[in-house]
Amino acid sequence: MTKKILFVNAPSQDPSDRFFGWPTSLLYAIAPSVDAARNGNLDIEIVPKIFDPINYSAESREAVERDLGRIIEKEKVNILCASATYDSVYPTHILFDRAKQMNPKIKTILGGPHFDEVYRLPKFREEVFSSSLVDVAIEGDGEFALKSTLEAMSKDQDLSNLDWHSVLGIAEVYTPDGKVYSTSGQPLNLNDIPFIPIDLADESRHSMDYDVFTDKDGNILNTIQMMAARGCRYSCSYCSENRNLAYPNARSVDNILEEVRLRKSQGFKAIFFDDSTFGTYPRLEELLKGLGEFEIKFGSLNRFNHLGNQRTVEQYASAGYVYAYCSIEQLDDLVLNGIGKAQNEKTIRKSMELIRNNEFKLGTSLLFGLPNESERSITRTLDFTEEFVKNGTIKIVSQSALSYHPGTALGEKVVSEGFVRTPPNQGYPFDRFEEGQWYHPPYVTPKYLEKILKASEQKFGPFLSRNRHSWYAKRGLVK
Ligand code: B12
Ligand code: SF4
Repeated sequence: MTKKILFVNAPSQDPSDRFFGWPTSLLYAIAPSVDAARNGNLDIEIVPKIFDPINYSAESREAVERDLGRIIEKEKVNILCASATYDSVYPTHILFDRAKQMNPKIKTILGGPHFDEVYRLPKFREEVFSSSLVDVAIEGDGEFALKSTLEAMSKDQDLSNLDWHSVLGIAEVYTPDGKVYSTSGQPLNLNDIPFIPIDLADESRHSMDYDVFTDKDGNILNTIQMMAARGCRYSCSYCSENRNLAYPNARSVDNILEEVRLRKSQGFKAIFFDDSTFGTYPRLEELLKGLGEFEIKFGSLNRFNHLGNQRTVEQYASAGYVYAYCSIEQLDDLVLNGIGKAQNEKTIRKSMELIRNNEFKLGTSLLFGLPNESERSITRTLDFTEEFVKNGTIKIVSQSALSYHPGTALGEKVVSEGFVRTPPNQGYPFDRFEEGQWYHPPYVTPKYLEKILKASEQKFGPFLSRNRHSWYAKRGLVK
């Protein structure tokens, strides 16, 4: 009998308004499997929409579990397949538990950036794998490892019978009996992967997620996310996306433009590129020229040192690029050096001026709790940010409290021994900082953060991401 699969974008434990977006990690991971199922090459039936709750907090947890239960019952789900980002492994764990209580025969599959980061922690493995809540966990390139897993599940085959070395990508597949299977170890050819199946997501909700793209009357434009290249070439010590953890790999210009054409034909008016640093795309000039043909708006994550000269910035502008998200972290060379940021105050100042003169808008991230930070570095950072908020260049200021990520140089010493389920730092003022709920250096106390918060509220309050922010808050969907 054909098995039925429900895809789950596992919810964060953060109840506050923050960044929202399409469930891209999951959509990338499932793209080849969905394509195969739709073309009759994989005997799996797909529940028409991804289960994608907004958060999993004290207030919402009951409703999330109830909604999941209803779908499992109504759709007669046999396989639950979840992607975890940031702090959603624990909610996934609970949701898997609820599903198995309803039907012990349900199979569960886990992957995603959060899993990629924590799977090596001994305590985590003990908890998750020994509990039998996870039947298969996949670390790394999810695409073809997942497809092979589903092929095996659809035929009730044992995973040990598969020829894992012929499976494309760099991935490891874990099972509760302790067996680990490695795939070919060869980087994926990103041009061979089907475009993400966005129809499985809640299109009416997610197309409104980027309120930095608006028409002249201020209406939010339908926006979709894309990636030109994966991974990151930099090595910032606090970041789980650095080059030691995520290998760089790019799509061809033609392949990217083909997807842009498709998205435009589907009615999208803006595209946000999720590449960790869009400016490192190997054939950037050619790509920007191609994008310029579409007459839609673009934005991306980037770094100031890749927006550092007039010619480049003009090329972005003529491509239709209107928005960049670049991190200042702190405007202080000692701090920037201490985290291996590979850019300095001078670069940030120069690039900010260029951005302002070319009338792009900017979202920026400030990070507190860093090695070498001081009252001086914090004050200078807040003053500089205020200047560019006031002159209209900066539209979003996202303030984060350094949170130890287990896979990173800064985090590994601190969290390698513990797998922690619930956020230790809930409530004010932690909830006013991105990732504020988790683990910080000891001096990052409520008093310490409150001082920073009060100064930033006074200097650029309405532009703080947790104040300004999305239509989720406006519609009462989150705090
Ligand atoms: C798009 C994006 C978002 C979107 C969508 C998130 C989502 N759940 O899909 C939005 C805007 C909502 C978002 C929000 C946040 N994000 Co975000 N986001 C990204 C971004 C830019 C791209 C993700 C992506 O699509 N990557 C491309 C795919 C191909 O790679 P991937 O995600 O690693 O997925 C692969 C594998 O993990 C695996 N896989 C993924 N899912 C699954 C599922 C299964 C079943 C299997 C088998 C495999 C598998 O296969 C995939 C393909 O190979 C990344 C940075 C980056 N450039 O990757 C940050 C990133 C994932 N975000 C991050 C963070 C911290 C956040 C926020 C906390 C930010 C904030 N303060 O608000 C929130 C929290 C989100 C939440 N859980 O609620 C961190 C995550 C850290 C971590 N290790 O988990 C990242 C890595 C950025 C960073 N360096 O800080 N984010
Ligand atoms: S902070 Fe940005 S540039 Fe630095 S490693 Fe992370 S993704 Fe790369």
